[in-house]
Amino acid sequence: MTQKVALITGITGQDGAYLAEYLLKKGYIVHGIKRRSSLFNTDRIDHLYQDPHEQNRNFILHHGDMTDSMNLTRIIQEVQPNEIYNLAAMSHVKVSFDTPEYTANADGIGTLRLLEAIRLLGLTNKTRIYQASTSELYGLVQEVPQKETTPFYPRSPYAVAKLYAYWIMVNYREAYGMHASNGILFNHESPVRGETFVTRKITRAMSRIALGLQDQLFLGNLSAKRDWGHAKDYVKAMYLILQQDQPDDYVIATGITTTIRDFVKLSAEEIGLQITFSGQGPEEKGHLTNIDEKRFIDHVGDQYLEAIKTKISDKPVVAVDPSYFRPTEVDLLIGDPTKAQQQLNWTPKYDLQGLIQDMMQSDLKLMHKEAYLQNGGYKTMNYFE
Ligand code: NDP
Ligand code: GDR
Repeated sequence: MTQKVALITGITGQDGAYLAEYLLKKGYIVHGIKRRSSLFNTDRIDHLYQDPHEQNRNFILHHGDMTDSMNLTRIIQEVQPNEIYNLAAMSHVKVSFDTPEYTANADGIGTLRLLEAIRLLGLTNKTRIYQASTSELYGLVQEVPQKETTPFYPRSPYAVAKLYAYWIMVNYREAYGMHASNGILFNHESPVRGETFVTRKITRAMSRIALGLQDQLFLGNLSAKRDWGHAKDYVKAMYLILQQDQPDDYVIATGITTTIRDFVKLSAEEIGLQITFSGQGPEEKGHLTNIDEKRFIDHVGDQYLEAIKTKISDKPVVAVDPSYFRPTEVDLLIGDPTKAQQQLNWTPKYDLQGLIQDMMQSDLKLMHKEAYLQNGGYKTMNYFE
């Protein structure tokens, strides 16, 4: 049997890396589009990388950009993919308020560029395409929980760009009979989640606070609620969507929603720290109020215990910085994944606790490395946001 060929845009991102690994395990030849960058930007796919001098590679990278039609068309012509997964995007909601035009170009028109390339190259019957649609489309939610039929109400330039991408997929499916599908994915996280998304920001900060590398964590809206899953589970859904006989749109979610505040508490509890919140709005603070010493020693190490004890009822470890507030916020997201469960037979393996465990374990390891380097007199990054 000939090997299937997949093309992944956004291969250097969180989902691109997990999906590439998943498809390679399934025997695919995986091509990825990577932007030129002044630094190496391949941390997440380093373990998959194959030297270009090797023969018969099954993991191949191409330089490209979602804003460049000719480049995308040429790559698709060269690769002749059976499946395209369009994961590339300026994916940060808050940043999209600062770069709205670029976001529309890359996230909205970028999808059109891929669809047109497939059509103009005569690949309509050969190439199936998946679009990384998002729960941000629901924005100011019109129904709880949100499902495939819930009306959209986007609340950011990012979400509006993704709305265009969603509908152009549906239009090309209906107009040209293309196998074009949307996965409406709710938030999904992992140890390789971008450091400025709230979950990773929290798990990194909790690890750093435990090791004495940082005193305080500043966050924005603590009351927003998100339906968080694990990226490893969500890339399987992307694959399943493109294996269906008919193209369609699916909500991928866990059906459970949690506040940012509770995500902080749960991440801290994972390593034996109790954080108690008090106050309202911008004045809200989170204090370290108790330590489960055995848990802390097991997870962090006994040499850090005395230092963390001095932080009990000291200055707050979590505070609000209004500069992280968004001009328009999405307050509540909770998805109904029934259709995906029934039609794709998709069920996630990770629950929220499993996700937090995985992220905390990984960030603690990373921060132990930082502490080790600092103690050895080596320079480490400041990670200003
Ligand atoms: P990331 O931000 O981790 O990755 C985005 C990827 O897109 C990176 O590889 C990035 O490259 C690339 N990219 C950005 N702009 C361009 C461009 N102009 N041309 C080419 N490549 C570009 O996102 P995730 O992996 O978390 O998400 C994947 C997709 O799914 C995105 O489209 C996102 O909007 C969407 N989504 C994500 C959800 C989530 O919770 N994670 C939920 C729902 C949808 P570089 O590394 O160079 O920056
Ligand atoms: P989101 O993810 O906007 O849902 O988009 P993010 O983690 O950025 O925000 C989630 C919620 O947390 C609140 N928040 C903060 N957010 C950030 N980034 N930093 C903070 O300090 C902070 N404090 C509070 C936010 O206001 C928000 O309510 C993600 C992206 O992956 C999108 O690409 C994707 O489409 C959606 O998830 C589904």
